[in-house]
Parts: sequence; structure tokens; C-alpha cells
Amino acid sequence: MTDTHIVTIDRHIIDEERNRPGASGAFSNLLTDIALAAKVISRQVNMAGLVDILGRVGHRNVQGEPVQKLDVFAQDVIYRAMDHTGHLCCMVSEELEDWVPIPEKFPAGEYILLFDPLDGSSNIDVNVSIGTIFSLQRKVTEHERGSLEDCLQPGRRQLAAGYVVYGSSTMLVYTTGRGVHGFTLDPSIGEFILSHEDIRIPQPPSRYYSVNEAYASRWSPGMQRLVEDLKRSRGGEFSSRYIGSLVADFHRTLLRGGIFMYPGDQKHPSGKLRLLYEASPLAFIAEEAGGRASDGTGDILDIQPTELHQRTPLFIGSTDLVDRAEEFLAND
Ligand code: AHM
Ligand code: MG
Repeated sequence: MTDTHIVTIDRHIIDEERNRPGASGAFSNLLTDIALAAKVISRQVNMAGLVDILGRVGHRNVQGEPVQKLDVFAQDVIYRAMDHTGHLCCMVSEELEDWVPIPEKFPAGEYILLFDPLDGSSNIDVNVSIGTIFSLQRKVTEHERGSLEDCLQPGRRQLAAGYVVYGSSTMLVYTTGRGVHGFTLDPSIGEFILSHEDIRIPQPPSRYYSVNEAYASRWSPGMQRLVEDLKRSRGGEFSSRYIGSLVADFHRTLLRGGIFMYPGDQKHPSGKLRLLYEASPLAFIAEEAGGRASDGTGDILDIQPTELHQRTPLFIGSTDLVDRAEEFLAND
């Protein structure tokens, strides 16, 4: 007999709440609802390869229902899992132009959910891992159903953040500021089971750097020197990995160490990734796991957002490498 315990995500969330003085239960319910939405999205992502058989986007499936694009489907599932719970006042999503207050027909709560329902969705067709990213903030204004100000809070104030990677297995990784924990979905019983307790980003020697090098000619001199330096480091000990799917690239960085970079360049000075629902939640997770995240000049978590869909350069991973990136970029 092994003495390893089987811990579901629901059990883990409840145990976490028990250790939190003054907790109301709302927060646990929110995380549980996100996990539920993740299971529904996971099921659909796994069916993506059957799209030709089951029906194409814009057509009707065998049940006669219209077939949605997967990112629209994911947006819809998360919204419908969360809108009526009474715990949120508003939501922000990559898929929606504006922030959305919870409809009047439902009670409003104290929290704001910010999310990217299906990041990297251009990778679906080729069976490459994609992901969902989420962040929870607490309302800071008197507005019952939130306001822009409630949505534009620095990442340092996040109460929880997490992601789901739909890969060779589906994993949900989250933090509430008490360590980073990973759960693997057992599809046969429909449960996320604790598989990676208290994840720590490996510190030196980390072997991987991850960046889209095809853009090198558009990089700043500091950025070009940084990558040249990584290539020469420790006698060529580094290896490069780039999936082009943020959640998957981050997940590897979290478990194996190294650095993921999406810098600004001549064409896109702030890079491509969004601060509120991509960089910030992952930065919170990285710091909780003993790593760092920077925009090249300072901590991602200290940036005061000014726009919902604001972009930011991102350097995230093992602390020594993020520090090194900042040193090179400081000379630009
Ligand atoms: P998306 O929000 O349109 O899906 O784009 C985000 C994705 C990230 O997952 C990934 O890190 C990045 O785009 C890759 O971009 P690029 O192809 O420029 O390297
Ligand atoms: Mg995205």
C-alpha cells in the first residue's frame, strides 16, 4: 500500500480556505467554478480533431447545434459558469472589448475575474497545447457592479491566479499566494487530482531560453546581446524551446526552469502579450514559485494598468535569468 493521498482540487481549495482567517467561502466557490469550466473546455478541445466529422465552425453539429469556434466556446463556458454565482461584480476577457458588469438579474459580489479563455488558439489545428489563464482581484470602489478602476489594478493585488494547459493531459495550476499547486485531470472520473504540490521554479543551472528568434532583426541591441550571451553561456549549455503558445511555454518554464521572453521590438514596442490576463497572472504564479517576471525594466506585478487590453513585454522564469535580461536591456 502506498501512503500517497488522493486530493481533488475541490478538497484542496476547501483546505486552503480553512487556513485563511475570515474567509467567506466565496473565493473557494469561484475557484471551483473555474475548475468546472476548465473541464468543459478540456472536453471540447479534445474533440477538436474530430471537427471534420462532427461539424465545421459555422455549420450545425450532429445534434443540430451550431458549431462555435473554440475560443468563442471557451469564452461562453467561462462566462456562463461564473455570471450567476453572486461572487463576481464584473469580468474582463481577451475576447470582449469592454469590461462586463454582472447582469442585474443576478446578485453581485466582491470579486473581479480577468481571463484569457483560450490562449494560443491558432495552434488548435495542429494539435499543439493551448491554455486558459485567469486572475481574481477584489473590488476597490463602491460601485456595486464594479468599474473600470476595479479592473485596472496592479498585479501585486491579485488574490488568486492560475492557468489550465490543454496538453498531453489537462492540468490546472493555481496560487492564492500560498504556494503554487498543479492538478492533473483524470478524464475517466472527471476530477482534477493534485499531482504537483508546491511547485518551485528550478534555479540555476536552468537550461532553456524561449523566444521567437525570427524577430531578432527587429530587437533592440540589448535584446540581441542578451540572446547572444545566453547562447555562449556555460560553453553552449543552453537549449532553446519555443512552442508559440504562452501557457505551454510558461508551464515548461515553471517546471524545468529557464526564461521565456516576449520582448518589445521596432514593430511592436510593447510586444504582443496582454498585461491584465496574460502577463500578470503568470507573473504572480512565477513569483509564488520563487521566480520572477519583468517587463525588462521592473516587476510586471508593479505596473499600474491604464487600459484593459494593454500589452507588455514579458521576461519570466528563473530569477537569475530575468535579472540578467534586465541588466542587458538597461544598456539600450
Ligand atoms: P493569441 O492571444 O492571439 O492566441 O496570441 C497569443 C500567443 C501566445 O500564446 C504566444 O506566446 C504568442 O502568441 C506567440 O506569438 P508569436 O507567434 O508572435 O511568437
Ligand atoms: Mg491570448
